[in-house]
Amino acid sequence: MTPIFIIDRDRVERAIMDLGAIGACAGTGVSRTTFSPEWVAAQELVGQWCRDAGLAVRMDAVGNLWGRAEGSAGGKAIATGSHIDSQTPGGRYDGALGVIAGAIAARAVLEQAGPPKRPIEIVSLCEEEGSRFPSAGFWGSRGIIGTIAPEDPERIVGYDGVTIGEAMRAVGLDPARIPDAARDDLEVFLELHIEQGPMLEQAGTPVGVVTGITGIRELRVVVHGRADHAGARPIDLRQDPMDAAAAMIHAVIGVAKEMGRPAVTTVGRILVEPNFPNIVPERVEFTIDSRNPDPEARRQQYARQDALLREIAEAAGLEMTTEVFGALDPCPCDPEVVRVLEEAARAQNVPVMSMPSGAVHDSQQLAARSRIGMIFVQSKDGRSHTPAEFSAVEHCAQGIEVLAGALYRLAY
Ligand code: HGY
Ligand code: MN
Ligand code: MN
Repeated sequence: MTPIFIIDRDRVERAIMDLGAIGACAGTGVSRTTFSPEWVAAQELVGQWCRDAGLAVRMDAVGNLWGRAEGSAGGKAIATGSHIDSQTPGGRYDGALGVIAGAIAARAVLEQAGPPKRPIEIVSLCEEEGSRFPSAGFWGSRGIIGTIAPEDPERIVGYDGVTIGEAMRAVGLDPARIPDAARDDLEVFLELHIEQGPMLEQAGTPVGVVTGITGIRELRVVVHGRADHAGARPIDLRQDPMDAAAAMIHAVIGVAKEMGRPAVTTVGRILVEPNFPNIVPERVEFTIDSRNPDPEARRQQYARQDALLREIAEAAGLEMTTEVFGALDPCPCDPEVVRVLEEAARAQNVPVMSMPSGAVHDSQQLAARSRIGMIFVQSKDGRSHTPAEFSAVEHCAQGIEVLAGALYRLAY
């Protein structure tokens, strides 16, 4: 008979608080950037949890921490996990909960059902957010699917001016060995994650089973103007990149507003040079994070936004440069894995609803090498990427029960 897995609520809460204490900031916030001392301490804690669960622990060449239970029948592994790095500041749950869930679910399944037939692996991935190295989002999962270019370690520079290669060496990793992190022996990757939006709460449902993940493009735009005196230079005789950037920002967000849900566009970062109140800026740089889960609508969204950027730059007579620093196609979850998650939820008596993901996830990268499925846990007030992020321990534990049920069904 298929066992039912009851997850200890206290263990879940303790793990959230213990991991959240590493890099704690702003009360309930967390700031834990990849390859920082906090990141090292967090990976050590996850390693301890994996050892407590009876797993063999290793760090791969790119910085992901793995815990593995061998399977009596061998074959490809059933893996689960998420990322350990956070936004700056982020909350205690984004990414972290999926790593906690993997360790706790694996321990529950191994304790209750004994050794699996297929290998089970837990993974704590690095630099999903790109919060230290903006062009290195999904570093850990890209290492696993082998899409990190040989020049990336020395080419990619963090917000602190350090290359990702230097940061790796500082924690004892050799960038030349990155290709060793590639895996072709993962059968399924399951990722539990907080929803990060309001839909589950609005529906009064603790847990979601994800049907597919949105597509994203991250663009860096630089508008070049000319620095002048803020008082003496007449308003009609300026080359003001701020005026053009403001129009561009309004226009690209306007495209998503006009298209409506599920299209979204965010300008979350803006840099002004020289950034003084009484100087017309020389240069304005900003980012555009633009997402749509529908491939055709997404293509149109970007085409309209690109056309508006060009039109506004031309009308202003200013030079504009753009650079894509991140892009991911929309990604459906594997229908068979979705079915297994739904069956596990039913058997575990956890109410679930099917839903898309508006956030992007490591699963999207790992879909290149394995069948993927995702479990969402309700987010209080739909908040995420802020210290205000919170999920009730009851909902977290219910999500982990679904994960444990799915691990059992896939690995035993
Ligand atoms: O931005 C995202 O969707 C993810 O949280 N990094
Ligand atoms: Mn995030
Ligand atoms: Mn995340």
